[in-house]
Amino acid sequence: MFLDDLKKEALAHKIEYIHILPFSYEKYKSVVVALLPYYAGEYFSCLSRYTRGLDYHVAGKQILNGILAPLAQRYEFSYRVYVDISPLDERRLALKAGLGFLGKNNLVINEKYGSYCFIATAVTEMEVGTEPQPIKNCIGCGACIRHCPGKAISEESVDYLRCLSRINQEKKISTGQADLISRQESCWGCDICQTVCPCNRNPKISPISAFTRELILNISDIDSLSNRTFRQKYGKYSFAYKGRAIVERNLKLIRNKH
Ligand code: B12
Ligand code: SF4
Ligand code: SF4
Repeated sequence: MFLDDLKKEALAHKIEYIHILPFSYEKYKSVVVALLPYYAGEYFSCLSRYTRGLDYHVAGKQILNGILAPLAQRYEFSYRVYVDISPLDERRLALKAGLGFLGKNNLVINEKYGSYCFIATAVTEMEVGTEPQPIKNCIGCGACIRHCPGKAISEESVDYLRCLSRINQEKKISTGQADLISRQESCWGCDICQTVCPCNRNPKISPISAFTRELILNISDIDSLSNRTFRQKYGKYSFAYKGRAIVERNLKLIRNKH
C-alpha cells in the first residue's frame, strides 16, 4: 500500500526507480532509496557528465522532498533526505533495494539508465519496507579495469587514492598526479570507467530537467573570473564547490599538454 503510493508519487516526479527497505538508524525504521538519472546526451566537454547539470545535492533533495512531503502528511511520519553528503552507504542501499547491479568500477548500474544515476535516500519513521534483494554483479568484462587512467580498478576493488576523480579535486598534488590530470580531457571528475562500460552503450536520456538543461560544457572563461564571479556564474554546479583555483589549475595542466 505505502510502496504503491510511494511509486505513484515518484512517477509524478519522473522517478521510475525507487524502493523502501527496512532499516534502523536513530528513530528511523526504514529507508527510501531512489535513482536519479543524469545522462543528458553526448557532448564534448572538459567536465565529467555528473557535474554538467545543476548540483545534484540540491536538485536531488528537492526531488525526494517533493515525493515524500505529501506522503509524510498522509501517513504522518517524519523523514530526512540525504544526497551524497550522507552517513549512509548509498550504493550498498541501492543494490539492496534492487535498483541496479554492482559494476567492477564499484558503481550501481541500472538496466535503463546505465551507471549515469545519482542515488538519493531518505530515512523515515514508517515501519514498512520489503526485505533486501539479492545483489547482482555486472558481466565482468574488465573494460573499466583496462581503461582506468589511474589504474585504480582491480578485479577485487577500487583504490580511490589512484582515482582521477579524487585526484583532480585535491588541493595539493604530486608531479605524477599533475601528469595524470594533464593527459585527460576532464578537469573535474572522470567518466572513463563508465564510457567504456558496455552497460552504458545506450543509456536513456534523463527525464529530470535539472540534469539536462542549463548544461555547462565549457569553462574556458575561468581565467577572466575572480573567485566571486566564478561562484556567481558557476555556484549552482557541483564542480564549483571547492572554488576556482583547483579547476583552473587542472584546466591549465590539460591545455599545456594537449
Ligand atoms: C567519497 C565518494 C567518492 C570518492 C571515492 C571514495 C570512495 N571510497 O568511494 C571519489 C571522489 C573518488 C568519488 C568518485 C566518484 N563518485 Co563518488 N561518492 C563518494 C561518497 C560520498 C561516499 C563513498 C564511500 O566512501 N562509501 C563508503 C565506503 C565503505 O565505500 P567503498 O570503500 O567504495 O566500499 C564499496 C565496496 O566495498 C563495494 N563492495 C565490495 N564488495 C561488496 C559486496 C557487496 C555485497 C556490496 C553490496 C558491495 C561491495 O561496495 C561498497 C560501496 O557500496 C558516495 C555517496 C555516499 N554517501 O555513499 C558518492 C558516490 C558513490 N559517487 C558517485 C559518483 C557518481 C562518483 C563518480 C562517478 C563521479 C565522477 N564522474 O567523477 C566517481 C566514480 C569513481 C568510481 N569508480 O567509484 C555516486 C555513485 C552513483 C552510482 N550509480 O553508483 C555516489 C553514490 C553519489 C550519489 N549520491 O549519487 N566518489
Ligand atoms: S573514475 Fe576514472 S580514475 Fe576513477 S576508477 Fe573510474 S576510470 Fe578510474
Ligand atoms: S566495464 Fe565491464 S567489468 Fe567494468 S563495470 Fe562495466 S560491465 Fe562491469
